[in-house]
Amino acid sequence: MSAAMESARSASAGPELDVVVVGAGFAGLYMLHRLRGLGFSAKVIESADDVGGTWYWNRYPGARCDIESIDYSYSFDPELQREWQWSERYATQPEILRYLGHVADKHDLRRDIRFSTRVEAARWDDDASLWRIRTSRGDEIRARFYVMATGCLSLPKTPDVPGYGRFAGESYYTGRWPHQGVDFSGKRVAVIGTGSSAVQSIPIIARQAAELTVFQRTPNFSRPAFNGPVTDAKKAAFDTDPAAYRAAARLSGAGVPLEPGLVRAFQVSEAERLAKYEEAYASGELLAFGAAFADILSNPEANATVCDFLRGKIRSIVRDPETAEALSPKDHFYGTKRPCIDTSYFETFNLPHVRLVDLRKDPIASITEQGIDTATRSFAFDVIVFATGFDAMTGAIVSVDIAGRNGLALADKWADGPKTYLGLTTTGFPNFFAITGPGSPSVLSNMAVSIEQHVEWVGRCLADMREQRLDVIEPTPTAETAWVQHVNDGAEISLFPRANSWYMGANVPGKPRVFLPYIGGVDRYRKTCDEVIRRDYLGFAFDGPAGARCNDGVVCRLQPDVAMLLDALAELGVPPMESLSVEDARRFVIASAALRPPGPEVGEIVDGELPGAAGGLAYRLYRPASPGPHGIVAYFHGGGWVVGSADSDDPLCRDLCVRSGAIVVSVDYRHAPEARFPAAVDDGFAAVRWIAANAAMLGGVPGKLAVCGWSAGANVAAVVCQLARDAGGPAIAGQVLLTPATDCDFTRASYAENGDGYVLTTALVRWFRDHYADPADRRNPKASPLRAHSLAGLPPALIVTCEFDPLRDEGAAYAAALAAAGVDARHLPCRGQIHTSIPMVDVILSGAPARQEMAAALRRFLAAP
Ligand code: N01
Repeated sequence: MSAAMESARSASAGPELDVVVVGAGFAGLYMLHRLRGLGFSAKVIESADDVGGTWYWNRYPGARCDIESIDYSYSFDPELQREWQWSERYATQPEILRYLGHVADKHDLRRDIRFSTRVEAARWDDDASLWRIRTSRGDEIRARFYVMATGCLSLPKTPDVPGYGRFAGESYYTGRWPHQGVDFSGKRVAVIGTGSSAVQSIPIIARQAAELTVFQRTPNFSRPAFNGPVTDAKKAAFDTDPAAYRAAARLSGAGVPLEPGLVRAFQVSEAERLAKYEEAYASGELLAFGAAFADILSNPEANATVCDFLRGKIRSIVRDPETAEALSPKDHFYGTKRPCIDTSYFETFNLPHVRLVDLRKDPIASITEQGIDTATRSFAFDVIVFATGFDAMTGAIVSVDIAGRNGLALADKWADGPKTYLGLTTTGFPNFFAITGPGSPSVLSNMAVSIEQHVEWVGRCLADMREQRLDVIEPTPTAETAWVQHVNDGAEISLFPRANSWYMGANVPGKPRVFLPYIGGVDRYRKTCDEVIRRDYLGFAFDGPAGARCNDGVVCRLQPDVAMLLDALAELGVPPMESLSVEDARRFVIASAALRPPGPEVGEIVDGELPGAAGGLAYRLYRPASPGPHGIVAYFHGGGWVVGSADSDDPLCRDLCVRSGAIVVSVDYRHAPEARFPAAVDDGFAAVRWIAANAAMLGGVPGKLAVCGWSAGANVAAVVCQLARDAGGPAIAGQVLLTPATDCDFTRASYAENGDGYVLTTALVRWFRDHYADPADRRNPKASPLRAHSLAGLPPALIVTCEFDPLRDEGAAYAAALAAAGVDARHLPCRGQIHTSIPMVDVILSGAPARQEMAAALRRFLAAP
């Protein structure tokens, strides 16, 4: 056949393989095994000459895993689990490589792996619905599906050091270590970098070298691994019931069966906190500090307590105070750059032939032929070891020239940061999968668990497609955009984006700053991926002999912390409030309030009583720490006119006080069913009149009064504004209404869309309204302020609504009606929030921006002339 005929034949031919997988590490090996088991034809392309992936390349001295080997191993083969015994808690690189070789042999994987072959380009052929994959051998493979199993930390970054390449001595890269090893005996050695690779290799290199100089830009948090034989406790936990053990790992946050910290760091005494840290330190487990308390990775003050503790440990090990200081991380929160566990890392700096060069004080000017020149010194070396890291998570993927539909290059699509659906797939690149890709938990988890989950998901997807006679899959733009947003939402409520880490792409010059992994946890993530399948591949479009179909939609619509809260509540099995008696409902609210974080400290809290419409009303006053007088906010609590009290919204009142700099007076109006409509609003109005008249006595500025309320309390606040307008006073500078009840029309869409499953249910709203007002009264503007004859002349307003709230639409309607009436009204819709989430200070961190906006509005109202 002529070359032209051959090329025409191949252009029109179908796929020769079902799947091409790139990479023969942990992910690629299992992917191949799984595909074979499902009856797909598959080949793995691997640039190395053997299996192992990262464990093939990273042969530097001291390389070992830092998740315990029992956990960092496959679970798919029960026989393998039984027969393979790890010699240490944290196995060395040679042992892990032997393990992967054993897996490849046991399952006869090598015959479908093309070693010493690199994939150079992969192009989607839309006409033939397949990938054309060009390799370094000059051939082209046609495959229906293309899977990148290239690992998250596999493409070493080119060291961005001036003079790089000039050194005439030996240079080595931890991520590309020579197979024959390196003999450092009698040599003057430099190591650049103090990440995990350096922390592991430095103590071993120091044992051999005549001199070792470590060039450190950013000190890293590290602590002893206490490596040794697998502990009896771990062995017993695993051996007793391996299946249950693995199930617990899969349903954990990080893929390791570890009790998550449920208590916040400042909910315990300092002594208890330190005891917990000592325990975490002694455990030698990488994840122990992150799991010590619930808020370590989200609350700066909590995290600082870990940082202080670990810096103290460094000072206790390193004898020279200046070196100890230089080795102590100060510019990032614990865990926001990947921490390390080590064997004698800090002790190594006590050795007389080891020195540390702090590049923050004395930066590298240039690498020279003889060694390294810093700003102030010249060093001569025989060997330089670059432990300078990787172009993480996206580097290995976009280093292959991958082109999707219409020739779109993946590198271009991801130029501003990776965009994926589930971290697995990306729009415009049909039949393309990335194992542990950006936007999946991957590097924040035990990789073995994440890899198995991805591989199994991809296998299931391909099998389902085959069964349904579909041969093209692609995520929809809606699903992808929403997933990227969801990943970012998760990052935003953590401390991670504040560090210059490789998680953020900050280690590679020019790389966009985007938080690359998904922070939601492997448990939640797995459930999400399963839900996508259960909902008929929500967010994916398919094509094939069975026809084209698209199931567009968004799988995670709630803010990540709101979703976690709902899960936790579901687990508790709390009965619906509307099924309780009023007394039990009130007891329940009081008991729940006792469990929540208290909110920020304010200057002073004073409880008192003020005259209501029919007797005294309790109030609680929150005073800012700043010198007064201050503007005053009259606050009305939520609780459906039935439950709640002057202190039931305590954390929110504290938060508003601190953020707005105003006195907050939370007023306890009378409740239904004992005191039905219009008792609550009459009390509210009486209270505002009293506060206005007694502003100076309360420490406020007379005339500077705003109102605020949540839910039924926002209803009271809105009505009070109308009553004050109609009565000609008192003057109210502004109203902040958080998820207000403004009407009595249950036909609004939000009652149907959000009627169940988001804490405040439509049934509960009915229960509250039934207790509060007769049907005839509900249309009265004093019950439904939206129904006022006019809204003109009301104070400026901020109306906050939440996406998953039955009251959403009536709040939005009130904002629109106010604006239509000429009121300076702003509507703040909160994406992914529920009715009860914004007041949950220090629990729903994603609610903080709304709380900030509420406080800013109050500040503005009170500052207005
Ligand atoms: O790389 P890194 P790594 N001038 O990026 C410094 C996994 N891993 O290979 O922080 C001077 O962490 C850089 O300084 P800075 C693990 O997930 C796991 O050590 O950018 N210095 C940093 O100190 C790990 O996180 C194991 O200021 C320069 C270091 O080089 C990930 O792989 C073992 C520099 C790079 O640290 C990467 O670890 C090993 C420059 N121009 C790795 N450029 C296990 O235990 C960079 N640096 C399983």
